[in-house]
Amino acid sequence: MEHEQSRRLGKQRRKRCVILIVIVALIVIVIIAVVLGLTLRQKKSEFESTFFSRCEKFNQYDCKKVWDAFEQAYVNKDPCNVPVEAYDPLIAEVPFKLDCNKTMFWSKTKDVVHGFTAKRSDCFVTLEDTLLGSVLDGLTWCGKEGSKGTFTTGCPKWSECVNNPVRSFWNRASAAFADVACGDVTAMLSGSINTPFNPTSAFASVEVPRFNASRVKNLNVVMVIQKNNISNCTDPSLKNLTQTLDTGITFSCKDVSESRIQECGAKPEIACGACW
Ligand code: N1C
Repeated sequence: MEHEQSRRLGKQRRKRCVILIVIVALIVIVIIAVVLGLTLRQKKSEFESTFFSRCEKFNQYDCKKVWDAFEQAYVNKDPCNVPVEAYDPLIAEVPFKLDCNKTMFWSKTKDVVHGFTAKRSDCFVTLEDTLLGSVLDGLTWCGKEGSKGTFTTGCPKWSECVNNPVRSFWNRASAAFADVACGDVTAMLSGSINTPFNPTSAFASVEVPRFNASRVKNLNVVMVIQKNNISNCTDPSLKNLTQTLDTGITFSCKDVSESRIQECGAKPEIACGACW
């Protein structure tokens, strides 16, 4: 009898013990899920919040719509298989509208150009001064097959595969930006490198071939000259540029020191046309 009672008691205790273990396990699982969910969401939202805060500076757009059009280009896709056309819906959502004579292109002169246009938006507009260029400038992103997320690490490097989401974006956006260029177009090239007009650059391979003589009148190259410059407007690579240009577009080139560009940026009283 006593034996029977202690056996029942033991059984009950074991049962309680099992229930307790199951409850503790469940609590641990829930905590892990919450922590994982929060950390994963935080990573995603860092990129997303940069995108949104930059987008919101341009008042006239619905940033949620822009984000959705952007995401569909690469989310849930192999990050080495995002072609330039994947961004067509994004470009359609935010078409470039440009003032003629103010479009500014560049190659290997990013910092000088942006230092200048940030202060003289009355004179020139680069792709990074537009909504699409500005929200993604300097960022890295990609998707993964079977995931709804946007990743900022573990993305293919620029040279790893041609059809990566970042490269395809810049090629698509550059093409659209060049398509709407009109009137007198300006490009800042670098006198500090051997080949200022490099066929592998986006400027040479994507933008120049799309300048259309029915809209673009003249391309003016501003050759940025630093102290130890190796190239200038006489550089042979510029011959390839004139050969790539649509017939009917005239070409000019001017060597301008970096310090003069900075001076023009610092002095709004200098008229745009008098900078160089
Ligand atoms: O290859 P590039 O220059 O000649 O491209 C510059 C050219 C500009 O005129 C822009 O309109 O192409 C457009 N463009 C960008 O606007 C841009 N913003 C940021 C091309 N690339 C851009 N980036 C990044 O700079 C991009 O991720 C890539 O790595 C560089 C290309 O710069 P580059 O070789 O000096």
